[in-house]
Amino acid sequence: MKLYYSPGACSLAPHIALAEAGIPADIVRVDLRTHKLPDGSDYHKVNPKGYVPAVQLEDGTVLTEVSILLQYIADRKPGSLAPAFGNLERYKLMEWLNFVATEIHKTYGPLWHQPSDEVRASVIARLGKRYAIVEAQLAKHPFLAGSAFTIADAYLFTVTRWASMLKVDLSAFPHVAAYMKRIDERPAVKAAIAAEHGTK
Ligand SMILES: N[C@@H](CCC(=O)N[C@@H](CS)C(=O)NCC(=O)O)C(=O)O
Repeated sequence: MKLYYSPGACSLAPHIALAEAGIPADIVRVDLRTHKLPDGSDYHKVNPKGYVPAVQLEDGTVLTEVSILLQYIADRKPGSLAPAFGNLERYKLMEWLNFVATEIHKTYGPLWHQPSDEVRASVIARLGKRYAIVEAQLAKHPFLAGSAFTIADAYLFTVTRWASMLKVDLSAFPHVAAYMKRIDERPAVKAAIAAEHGTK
């Protein structure tokens, strides 16, 4: 399996899932400014969408979209990073994955593009509402989907790392802060981050 990534981008979520599941993968860095791969070829040939992440399977099939890659990876090791399909817990997990994708991940988007003060304030207010929901969940449970680490944590952790870089103040959410520290200390998470920065 090959994972196409950019350091610290949302591709870190499937990278963490692979590391947590102990699934070996080749990681291929994508330059998101030029859309070039290290060998100089055009990343659009792998993923016409142009964005990371993408996973290429041994038979050449390319899968994209963070939530789907996370579930694909989790299902290689059933029961470890996601409840089995058909269980209500799986749908609760998918609910969290979709929430992180559409209400948190994509809400950060405008902050990467020098927004006006007005846009920035409205994005931050929206993120605050979404993190209030996460805070309430983490006040009751150690992980987003309950008592065990799942792929939803790989995703939430990855996008919440952007807060300090983008000067989004999350100090109103102490359970989120404690959670970020806990996830950051997981050996597989450390290994994935180090691999992306070339310091295994
Ligand atoms: N819907 C996509 C969004 C992926 C995405 O936002 N990727 C960002 C990095 S976090 C990216 O590659 N942006 C560069 C671009 O769009 O060209 C998914 O869920 O995988």
